[in-house]
This record gives sequence, structure tokens and C-alpha cells, in this order.
Amino acid sequence: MAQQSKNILSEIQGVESEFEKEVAAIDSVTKLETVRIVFLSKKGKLQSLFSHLGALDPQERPLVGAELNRLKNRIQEDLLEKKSALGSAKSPVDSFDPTLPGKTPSFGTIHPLMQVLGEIENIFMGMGFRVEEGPEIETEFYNFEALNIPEDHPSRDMQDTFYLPDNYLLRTHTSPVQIRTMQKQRPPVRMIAPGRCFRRDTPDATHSPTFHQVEGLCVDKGVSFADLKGVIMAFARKLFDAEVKVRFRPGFFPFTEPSAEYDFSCIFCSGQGCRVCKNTGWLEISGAGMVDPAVFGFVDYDPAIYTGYAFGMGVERIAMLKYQVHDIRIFYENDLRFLRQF
Ligand code: FA5
Repeated sequence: MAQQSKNILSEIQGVESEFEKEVAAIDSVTKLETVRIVFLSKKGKLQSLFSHLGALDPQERPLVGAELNRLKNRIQEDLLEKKSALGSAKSPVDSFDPTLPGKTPSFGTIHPLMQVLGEIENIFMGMGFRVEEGPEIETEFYNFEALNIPEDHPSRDMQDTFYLPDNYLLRTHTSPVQIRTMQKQRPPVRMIAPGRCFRRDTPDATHSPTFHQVEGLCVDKGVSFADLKGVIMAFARKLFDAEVKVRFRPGFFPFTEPSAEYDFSCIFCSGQGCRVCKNTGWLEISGAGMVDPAVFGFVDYDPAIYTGYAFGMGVERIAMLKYQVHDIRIFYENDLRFLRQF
């Protein structure tokens, strides 16, 4: 056999083994098309080999030509096979494996503050209180004036807030809901008003500019301070435990007279004194008192006939006690490591 024919046959071998490597590496339709162009297109490697056939000895031409055709057929077949393999791999039906475990959706949980709020609501609803709501953007009238806090009165300073145009403000407490409820309803009234409040307070371990309160109001004939004490005591025992004691101390609020602050005996040390209660044996919970007759004047209730009590407690402070959280800010940081514990 002439040297020229031998050279072409060895080139055919070289192209074949090159093709074998390339076809094995094909993992996409794009790569498949590239390989097809390299080997089978008009300017491809096979065509260039075919172009040498004419220069060969006529007797050797059929042999070399047959070898070239064999390679061409093989390349075409292998590429077709690869194409259908790629196509079937993409088929969603074939690639669906029903034995694989399903994707579990991640469920959220109720925020700890909302859990505590829900518990507080349930306890008071069980004692016959209705749940009322009021706007977070309030007027000065409802937030201050109707609660017996006139303009320029120094007690407004204790509850500085975020003021909006036209005498609107972000409410500093839930007490305005007392007024709104009494305006739309005649006695007897027995309601709680849970909700968000805002104050221009610098954040620290026990203060947040946004926080929650639960207001309570009961107005009827013959309602006394003893009723207030009984309701708060029942609430404390339901929320914490049956042994908890309640202590009332004198306090001041312009909208209650007399006014009080009340504490629960420390649930962590049973009143013995510990770090949480700062060794006093008591935990400060909230303000309360008998509704001031001046407030009844704003809602047209006759103070000669009706009396009432009111209270307002901080939900964060109660949640902090219940879950032994020492910094209020963690409730607002959206840290999943904290939130996933509830
Ligand atoms: C009041 O807001 C009165 N409206 C409560 C009241 C209602 C008294 C009805 C009498 C009758 P005070 O400012 O003390 O009171 O707030 C009540 C509770 O809200 C506090 O004990 C505290 O638990 C919570 N609180 C107040 N400011 C903040 C704050 N910046 N961050 C977190 N909690 C707060």
C-alpha cells in the first residue's frame, strides 16, 4: 500500500479516537452541536479527509473510502444516540423519582409577643371582658385631653411621642380606647384593648419606642377598687401560677383617682428575692385605678350613678417575665434563633 494511503488511514484512526473522547464529554445539546460541526460540517474533519481521496492510487481508493464512510456513519449514529439520551434525561416524567422524600415547607410560628397577647385576651374574655380596638394614629383629644391631661400639663412630658400634622400623633398608650368605647356604648362596660403604642423613649433593655399594652376598663353601678383587685389577682394566677401574690402601691395617673401601680410577687423566687426581681421579691406590672369622674364628663356618663376601674399593662414586660427574656429589643430583631424557640 502506498505511503499516502497509509497516512490517511492513520489520520482516520486519529480522528476516530478524538471523536470518542469528545462524544463522551457531551453533556448538553449545545456541546453536541459543536461536536457535530467539528466533525461533520462542510469544513469539518471528515470532509477534509474525503477531499484527499482523489489524490490516492485508484486501486486503494475504495478501501480508504469505505473506511471513511464507516467512520462517518459511526459519528452520525453516535451523535444521534447521544441526542436522544440528552432528550430523555430532560423529560420531567422520566426524571421524576417518586421514592425521593418531599420538600417540607418551613412553617412559621406565632411571635412570642402575640402568643402572650393571645393568652391575656383569653383570660380576660373568660371573665366576661370584650376585646376592643382603636387606631394607632390618634388625635391629641383622645390620647391626652379626654383622659384629663390638658395641653401644657406636665404629665404630657412623661409620654412624649411622634407628632403628625393636624393634631394627630402616634398613641402613647391604649387608654384612648377607653374613651372611644365609652362614647359608643352605655354602661355596663367591660372591655380590654390590646394594641401597639409608641413613645419617644430611647431603646434600652426595658424600653422600646414601639411596644404593646393591654388596657382594661370596667364601668357599672357599684364597681369598687375591690373588684379591680379581684380581677387582677385572678388574672395573675391564671397567667403565672396559683400562688402568685398581688401588691398595690399608690401611684398617679391624671385619668384615675385613686391611682395605683401593682406588682406580682416574683414568679422566679416566690418572693424570696433574686436577680430578676432585683432582690425585692416583687415584679412591677402596670398602672391602674378608679376612673376619674372628670373622664366620665368627656363621655357623658353620670359619675353619681356609675363608677369604674381601669388598668394598662405592658405586654413586652409580661412576655419578658414569662420567658425570662432580659432584653426587650430581642423581640424586634427578627432573629430566627430566638423566634424558633416559641
Ligand atoms: C400608662 O400608659 C397608663 N395608660 C396605664 C393606665 C391605664 C393607668 C389605665 C391607669 C389606668 P405607663 O406609662 O406606666 O402607664 O405604662 C404602662 C406600662 O406600659 C408600663 O408599666 C410598661 O410595662 C409599659 N411601657 C411603657 N413604656 C414602655 C416602653 N417604652 N417600652 C416598653 N414598655 C413600655
